[in-house]
Amino acid sequence: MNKTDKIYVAGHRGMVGSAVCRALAAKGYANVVVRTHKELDLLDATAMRAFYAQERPDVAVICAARVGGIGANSAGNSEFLYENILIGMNAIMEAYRAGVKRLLFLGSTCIYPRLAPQPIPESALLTSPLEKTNEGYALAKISGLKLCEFLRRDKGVLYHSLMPTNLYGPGDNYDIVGGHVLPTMIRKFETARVNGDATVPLWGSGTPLREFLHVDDLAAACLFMLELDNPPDLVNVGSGREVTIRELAGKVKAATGCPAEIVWDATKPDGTPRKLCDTSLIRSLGWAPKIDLEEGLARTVEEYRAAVADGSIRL
Ligand code: GFB
Repeated sequence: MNKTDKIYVAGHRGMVGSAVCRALAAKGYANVVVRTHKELDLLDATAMRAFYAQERPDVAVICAARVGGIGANSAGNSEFLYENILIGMNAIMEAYRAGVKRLLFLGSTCIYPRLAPQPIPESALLTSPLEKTNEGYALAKISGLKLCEFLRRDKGVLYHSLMPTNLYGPGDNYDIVGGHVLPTMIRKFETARVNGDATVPLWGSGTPLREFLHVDDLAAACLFMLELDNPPDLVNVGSGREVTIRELAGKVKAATGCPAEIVWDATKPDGTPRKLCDTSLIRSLGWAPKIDLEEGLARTVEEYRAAVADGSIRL
């Protein structure tokens, strides 16, 4: 990828896409093309075809997706499958048809089997059944990464994929029902602190293990992959450090300074028991994360408070 390349970032208003745009700007990539959802519906293949034909980008970075935490995924597997399949197929296939030479597709480590070996290597893909709570999302992302792999192998374009672990950071979704665990915990503890509530309700048993990566680290990894001449088809990206949901709750409680007691709701799902990705491939290529969980959490709590104060929080 060259500094003069025209780069299309799909999903530039989301947490990942906006972080990628910040990282591109910071590194001097000034020729970035974006469209809002209102301007371009990625579910519409005809509209995507017209967009690519008009803009003819050199590079596309596909960050757009319907995303959500365990609550949104398990209640909406049909929408997560349908919308994410269409977004992936349209954004990738229409790019190929328009002559886009290079494309990076973003997925998630939930593409791997529920009981994959830990830490999860890229080779665990399609070796056993998926986690049911996010099966729709996982199937859509697997289809997208496979389309990139097939086009690269059969048609000679440089289309490749990056699978991040659980992300957090600026622009996250703080919806209590549909959000991911880390932003939801920040909102719950902050709300309890401000209201002086005695308890904070959290979901499941607290025993599942999760790995968290700050979205600015992911954005740096995206640029790192895009600057490689011959990247692998499929690459994991994570922090390499896992915590139990119970430990995470303790860290968010400390970061927010909330004295309330945690109450676990066992009627809510735990999801996959463990999801630590094996990051030896990306590390062997020369990339490593920079933001540890405590620092990232402190930053995110500050950003959450500022967003509440100025009314810009995403719910
Ligand atoms: O981030 P999360 O919602 O999704 O985390 P996944 C869920 C874990 O946190 C489960 C526990 O073990 C929940 O029981 N948890 C505890 C909570 N309290 C809460 C809470 O208040 N809200 C939420 N949301 N969880 C998602 C996938 O899986 O991970 C997506 O569904 C995607 O497809 C994403 O892959 C990265 O980590 O289970």
